Amino acid sequence: MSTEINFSDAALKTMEEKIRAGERLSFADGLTLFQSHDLLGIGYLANIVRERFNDNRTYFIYNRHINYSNTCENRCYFCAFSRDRAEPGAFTLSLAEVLEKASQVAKEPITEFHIVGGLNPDLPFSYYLDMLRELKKLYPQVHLQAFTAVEVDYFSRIAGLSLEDTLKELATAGLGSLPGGGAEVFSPRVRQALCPKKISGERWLEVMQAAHHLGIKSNATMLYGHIETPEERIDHLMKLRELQDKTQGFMTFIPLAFHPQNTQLAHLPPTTGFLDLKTLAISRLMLDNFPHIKAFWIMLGLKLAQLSLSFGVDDLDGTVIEEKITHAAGAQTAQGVSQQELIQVIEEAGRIPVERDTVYNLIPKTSSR
Ligand code: V47
Ligand code: SF4
Repeated sequence: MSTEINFSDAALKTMEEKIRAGERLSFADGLTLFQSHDLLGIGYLANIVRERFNDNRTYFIYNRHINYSNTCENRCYFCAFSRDRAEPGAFTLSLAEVLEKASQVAKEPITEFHIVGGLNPDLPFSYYLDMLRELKKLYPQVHLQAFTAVEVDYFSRIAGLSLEDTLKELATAGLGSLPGGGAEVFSPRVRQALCPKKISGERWLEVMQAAHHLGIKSNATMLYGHIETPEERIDHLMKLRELQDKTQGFMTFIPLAFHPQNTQLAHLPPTTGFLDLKTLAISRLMLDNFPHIKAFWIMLGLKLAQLSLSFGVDDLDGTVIEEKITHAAGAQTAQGVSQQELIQVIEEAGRIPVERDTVYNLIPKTSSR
């Protein structure tokens, strides 16, 4: 049984027919959605797709983020986390310090370490391989989701290896999957203006394609709410959809809300709740071949992330525990959240909380959880 809704934007009524018939939305449809002010209508449409993929379930993960270094050659203008090597505040964790961070949660039922950092010219490829090997040796049950496509491309250059061989070495050392960072917005105009030293959008997609061909799954992101146009957002989503058609290697898409504080774009306003919900919902509608859409609550706040469960989102990410990238850019959210709090937020929204591991295997409930 389907419920009737009165769209305030008539264009959405036509789109509803397409969506219910499982037809793919076009570039023009995506633009219509971004131009529409009928947020509830867009959310309603996104919810159809959300429930088709994930029914009433909302996923979360018991994870810990680890940032090994903020020294970075790229110095993207939107990044408040990175530093030059000799700048005050620059840090690089030794292997022992990474293991110390991991050991802080050794007694907790962690299923994932999420590890990313800057492009640090002082670290050899062996640093990353040793990190994976040691973590895997100590915590064989924990999935290592590590290194964005930008880092993987950098490793291949410093190691003098092909992308495939770099990824193979990482996987042999214990890499489980790749996080979705570094995608930003694929538009060359935006990259030239905001992150001129970063790999191109094409190269980011190439790294992901190579990983997927080796059986390494990944996530994908889009950094929105800065200088990008709606057209550039839709183009980004369509490029991801195209690659996913070929590889089926993406698990989750995560729109990342730009935080301007302490960046070179501090004059820009932060994103609004309206844009956040709209972007999540439109992502759900355009990415008809992505099984999951994640609201990273650290960037959105737990309250808006909870609301997003009615706007296409089926995953809230995790306990996180320590987060540096968004907090360097002024995020007011907590560093982490307890599993109980995540469950409560999900249940209150009328959804069924489901703990997952990184690759969406379900974690059975035990009395200790
Ligand atoms: O690549 C940098 C972004 C990303 C800012 O795969 C910023 O599950 C907002 O990718 N404001 C890293 N965002 C984080 C990331 C991520 C996070 C959570 C889950 C997953 C996943 C991936 O953060 C960077 C960049 O795109 N970023 N600066 C900023 N000022
Ligand atoms: Fe470096 Fe990533 Fe920050 Fe860009 S976003 S400066 S690549 S750490």
